[in-house]
Amino acid sequence: TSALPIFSQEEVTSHRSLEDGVWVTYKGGVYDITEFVAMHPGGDKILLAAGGALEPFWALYAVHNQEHVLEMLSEYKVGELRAEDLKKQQAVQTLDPYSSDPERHPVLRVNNLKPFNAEPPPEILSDSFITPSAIFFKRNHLPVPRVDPASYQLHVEGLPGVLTLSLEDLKTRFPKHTVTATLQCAGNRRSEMNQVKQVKGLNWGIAAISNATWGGARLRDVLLAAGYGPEVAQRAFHVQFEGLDKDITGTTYGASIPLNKAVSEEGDVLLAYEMNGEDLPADHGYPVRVVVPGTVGARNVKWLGKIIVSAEESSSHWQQNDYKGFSPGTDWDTVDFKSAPAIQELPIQSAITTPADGAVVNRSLEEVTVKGYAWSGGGREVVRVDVSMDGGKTWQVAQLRSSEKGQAPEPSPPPGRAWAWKLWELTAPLPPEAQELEIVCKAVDNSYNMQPDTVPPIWNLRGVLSNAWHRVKVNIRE
Ligand code: HEM
Ligand code: MTE
Ligand code: MO
Repeated sequence: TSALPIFSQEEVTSHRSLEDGVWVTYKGGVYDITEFVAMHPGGDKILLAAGGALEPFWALYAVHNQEHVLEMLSEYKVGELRAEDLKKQQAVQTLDPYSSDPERHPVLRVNNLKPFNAEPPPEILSDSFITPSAIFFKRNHLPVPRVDPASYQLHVEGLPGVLTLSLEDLKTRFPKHTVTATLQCAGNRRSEMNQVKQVKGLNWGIAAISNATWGGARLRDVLLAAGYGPEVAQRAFHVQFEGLDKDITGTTYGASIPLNKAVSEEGDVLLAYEMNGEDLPADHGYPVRVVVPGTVGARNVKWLGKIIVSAEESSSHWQQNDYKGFSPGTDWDTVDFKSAPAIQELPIQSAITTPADGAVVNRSLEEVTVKGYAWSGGGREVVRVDVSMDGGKTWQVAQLRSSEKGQAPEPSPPPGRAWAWKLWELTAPLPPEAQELEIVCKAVDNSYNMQPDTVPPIWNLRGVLSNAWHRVKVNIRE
């Protein structure tokens, strides 16, 4: 509407004294207030804003949030601030780096707000085989980056051909594959380790795990398009991923996986742009994330910016100095992160989602239904879940389910590619004498891996890989 000239921030900044003139900016407008300074009701404090933006000062002195102040200001308008400078200004003014984080579902249990880390209530988690995206657990280390899909670029490095792909390229140049895969954070069930002895990390309950159907290009296909071949396999052993989320020093989230997992036809590693049939939500990596089925959540890099095929693992903090397992005897004074491998495939896991620990059931009901989930890493299939109502003295076998309740079972996955969890259920009579039940579950995978019975022997300072038999106590009301 206005034919006023456009000024750069540099030009505005050069006007910051009564001699050179006093210019300020407000919401993208440029104002020459040299004449006003002497008239300002608040005195010469006004010069503090000379050459820059009014917003941070007016945020301190709310007296300016009035119509007549804006009218007064409008008389001094001389131009507009260059759009890219306005953007920069706004980025600085939004002191909160988390201000562009998306909205979240109110049912989530928040372990940490900034960065956002939350899990669904367990009893809701096991209601669906495919976890609705809104309640899928969320684990962010940094602010959610807002990525423009039109200018998004994915860089592939370390192969004979250097490849840069737009989102459109990824969607059109490679066949779309869908994979139903469970993601689990290494810290799932950390709170049980905390009960044994304090660990460092977010106090996750049993729901830092969820299951979704992911759609995208196969990483294998993209690596082949960039010239991956047998000669690369001679020198490179890892595929590194870099996220677009950064800390204030510009360090991005990063991780890596073994090259053989990445290029294997049976590995099913995706560059996913869809989650449960829709675009990835902002919290889950929009527009593109890596999905590494069977592998710890931390390697499933969200907001993917770069892929590097390399002789080395990712040098990121999260690959080198975090997400590793140690002996219960290792403490923060003695830990040597170099001595342990980065977690990749996760061990066998199961937990009881309902009843909740401390729940009360009426004797008159005569029976209790126990529900939960079970999953194993590396594509190993859960073949059995044992449930005990008496703290582990006697056991019954639970019924396993690989589809939504009431729907026909999905066909079994090919051997070594059981990426999705199983939900399980058991209804058992209430023991006539007992006033309290200790319900326990433990799962078995097709390599006959089983869960350890208690936490202390697997306790570790970082509280990862917490997969002991899950126990809940239930009181019986007469
Ligand atoms: C008060 C205008 C910039 C600090 C006021 C008032 C006006 C005004 C109209 C009186 C409000 C009322 O009582 O209803 C402006 C305009 C500005 C400007 C048009 C920019 C062109 C600033 C800046 C600062 C500042 C940059 C601080 C660094 C104050 C203070 C008062 C005040 C402290 C309150 C004085 C008191 O309560 O006695 N300003 N102001 N102003 N202004 Fe500003
Ligand atoms: N990718 C990026 N870029 N930044 C992150 O903070 N967190 C990782 C992984 N990928 C993370 C990331 C961790 S530790 C986990 S457990 C999973 O994302 C969580 O994925 P979700 O939030 O989709 O559940
Ligand atoms: Mo994680």
